[in-house]
Amino acid sequence: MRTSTGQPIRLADYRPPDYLIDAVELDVSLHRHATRVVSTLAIRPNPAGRAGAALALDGDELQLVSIELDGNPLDPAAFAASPEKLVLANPPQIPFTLRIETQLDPAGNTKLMGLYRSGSAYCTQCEAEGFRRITYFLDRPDVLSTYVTRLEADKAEAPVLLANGNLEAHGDLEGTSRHFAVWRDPHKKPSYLFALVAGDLAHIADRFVTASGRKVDLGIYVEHGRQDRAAYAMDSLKRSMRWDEQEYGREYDLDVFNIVAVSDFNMGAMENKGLNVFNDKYVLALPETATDEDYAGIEAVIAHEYFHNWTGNRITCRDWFQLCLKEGLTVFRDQDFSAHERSAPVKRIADVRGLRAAQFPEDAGPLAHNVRPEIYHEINNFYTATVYQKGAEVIRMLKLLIGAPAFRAGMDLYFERYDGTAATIEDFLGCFAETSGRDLTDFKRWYSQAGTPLLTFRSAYDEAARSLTLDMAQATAPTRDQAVKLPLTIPIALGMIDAAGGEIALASADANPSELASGVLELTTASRRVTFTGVASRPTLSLLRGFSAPARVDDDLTEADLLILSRHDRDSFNRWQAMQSLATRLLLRAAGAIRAGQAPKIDADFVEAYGAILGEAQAGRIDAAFAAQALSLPSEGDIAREMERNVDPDAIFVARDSLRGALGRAHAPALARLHDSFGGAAHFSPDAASAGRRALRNAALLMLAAGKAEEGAQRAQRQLAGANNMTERFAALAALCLTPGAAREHALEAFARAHAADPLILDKWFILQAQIPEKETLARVRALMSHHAFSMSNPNRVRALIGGFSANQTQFNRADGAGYALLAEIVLTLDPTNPQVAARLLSGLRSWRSLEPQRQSKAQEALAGIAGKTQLSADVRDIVTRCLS
Ligand code: B3K
Ligand code: ZN
Repeated sequence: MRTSTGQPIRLADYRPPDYLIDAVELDVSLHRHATRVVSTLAIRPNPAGRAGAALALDGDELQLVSIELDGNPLDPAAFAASPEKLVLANPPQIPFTLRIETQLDPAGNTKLMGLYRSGSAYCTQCEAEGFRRITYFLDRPDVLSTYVTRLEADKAEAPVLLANGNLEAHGDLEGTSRHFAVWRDPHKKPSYLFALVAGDLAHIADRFVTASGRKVDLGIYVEHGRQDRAAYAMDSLKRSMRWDEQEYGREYDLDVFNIVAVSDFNMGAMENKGLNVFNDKYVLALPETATDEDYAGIEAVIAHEYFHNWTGNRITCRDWFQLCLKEGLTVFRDQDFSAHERSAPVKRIADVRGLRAAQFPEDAGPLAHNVRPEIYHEINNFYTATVYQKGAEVIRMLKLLIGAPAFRAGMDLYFERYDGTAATIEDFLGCFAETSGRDLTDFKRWYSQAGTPLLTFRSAYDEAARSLTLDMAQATAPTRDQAVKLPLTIPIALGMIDAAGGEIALASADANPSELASGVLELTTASRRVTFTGVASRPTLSLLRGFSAPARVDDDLTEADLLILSRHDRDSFNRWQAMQSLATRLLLRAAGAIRAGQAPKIDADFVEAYGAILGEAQAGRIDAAFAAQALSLPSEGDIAREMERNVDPDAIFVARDSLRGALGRAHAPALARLHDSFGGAAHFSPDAASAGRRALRNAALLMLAAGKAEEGAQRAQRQLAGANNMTERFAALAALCLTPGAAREHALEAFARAHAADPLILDKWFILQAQIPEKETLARVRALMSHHAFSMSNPNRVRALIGGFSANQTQFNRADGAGYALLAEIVLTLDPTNPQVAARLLSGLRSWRSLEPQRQSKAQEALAGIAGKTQLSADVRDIVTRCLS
């Protein structure tokens, strides 16, 4: 196991490499336990490096077979080799060729980094530092090389041989059972984008003609028998390719684009040049196997990996501190694509929900870090919501601040200036400073300051002066390694509406005309006062429209204001936000009452507002997908986050459950009507409008079941039996799971029997059970760990059952600490075989300090138990140390 060296890597220590590798030839002869890799490297001293420096190539658990320099075996005195390094103390100071032979055991590689086996296929994962598990290399993103890859394998075992680039040659090896293929990638790339796949795979093929007429062969490779599940992924790919041409003028640049779906994968997918490798969860879908959410996920991830071809591959990162350069930007691009393909307001709501659920807690806890970190112990732990989602929000703000034309011109300049290079955040921002004529020095602080800013808004209406004074302030709480926080540049989109919902024109002597015209005020200092004039009557403020900045908000809106916004705001996001804010206030009060031993009070106005949305949805006056969002209450996690400290998940659960019950009872007839009238299209279509109708119907069913258990269960049974798609079937099963008893157990068993051959569907079944809010769930999870479909070596299974359990607010956070103990036990079991997944699971404990004291001490105990072990991977050691610091 690669244990921690204890030495952190720092951005401030960046030095260019001392040597460059212009060309790589790999000859890979595949065997399950003894794969031979011959790597021929064209190396030269880097003029920007240190002359005469030693050449230190990275390795990780490597076994060196032989090494030659310019065609001659290298004198053993001239090099030192260990599994982790290959060092030539005095390499030539002119261009030279190094030929390195290593031997690998793909079948024994459980870390799923480097070359490994998934099912019956060979595949690779090299980002961030997996290439060094294949051969010794300068395994860093600023070393760019062309690659020629020759693969050789048994014909029967691996009829398909794929690598990056275009296929140059293939054929049989006379007199043997083996064959070969040669792939050439003419585009220089860093080693983390290398990939190969070999196996007995089926595929579907298609063709894309780029704007300038290049014909591209598209292939999606899957397990035999799964071809019919790849059509939606192919469709998403073609739409993504067109969109990148239309929106950014970016065309694809090889003759081939292949995607391979594998079932053992540490994350979602990987953007290897010309050969994307995917977790099969983000490829495979049929109406009867995948939910609408799965379809949306496939579309987004296919687009994300494709968009990396320009933002990540053609222009890559100078070092791993710049990860957000490719990830934040590419998330921004995929979010924009999905918004374009679907409903933009609904997509925005979903993205903000995701940001608040994953990134806000990260930013508020011990794992908080900058969008561009400055120090790390283990880079794998920095593929985070902060780098990805907050990184995307920063780009979104940049576009809002400089305007769409300057943003597009800046992107064009970035592509032109940095194509074929490894760039930095400074390079990127420089392009936008140039095209917008704006100094972005202060804006750049978003990259170097962790923590979610809190925006405070206070307003005063002066009837006599017909004016409204708005005081805005920002503050960011100190984080672990940054005591002092400076003001950020925050775009605040806002509007004012009158009681009937009419938009009031913004007029003020304190704001720039451009701010008033766009409705986006800039807060660049700790506080700012703006007085709006010509306001005939007390208006309602609609603040942070479209969630124009990744901030928390403390405003002085009354509940009456929120009710007006929930009905009339022309900004859909804020209509949704108003309902969420109302519910959050109510639930916080209710949870407080429960903690104090009192009964929670349900606010009649809120119940009525909820009914109004049901009515509008029924009448078709609002979009169904939007209505489904507006009708779902803030999650238990949302409430916990708002509480900030002394969190008691049981009190939150009871508060939320009683509100759901009250809403379900009060609006049972309306919910039943929605459930009837939005139901059962004879023909399934995954498009956004159809998915929205199903989402609304299912939201209605779940709320009804919360209020009227019997009626809900009957409807759920009917839906379960009659549904022609997984979205409706699974929602029905979830509704049945709300009530303990034989009916639930029977439905769960029947579901498992019906989908026994389908691991991705069983993952849903694992998650659902892991999230049941009852004290028996812990025992159920333990029992499911012995289920024949569960496997500790498959990351999807582990994420479903164990990850699902750690998202179960009441049961993971049991007051007796048994939930934490189970997680700790699993993390320690998994760490030696797959440290990346183990570390990811452990980060489920990152918010432990916000809990009430008893749970805090139990969580601390679990963390300390892990920290006390001597044999921890660098990955887990890093997370546990930061969590406890
Ligand atoms: N770039 C990969 C993530 C690699 C994670 C390495 N631990 C997928 C993506 O963001 O597109
Ligand atoms: Zn990415």
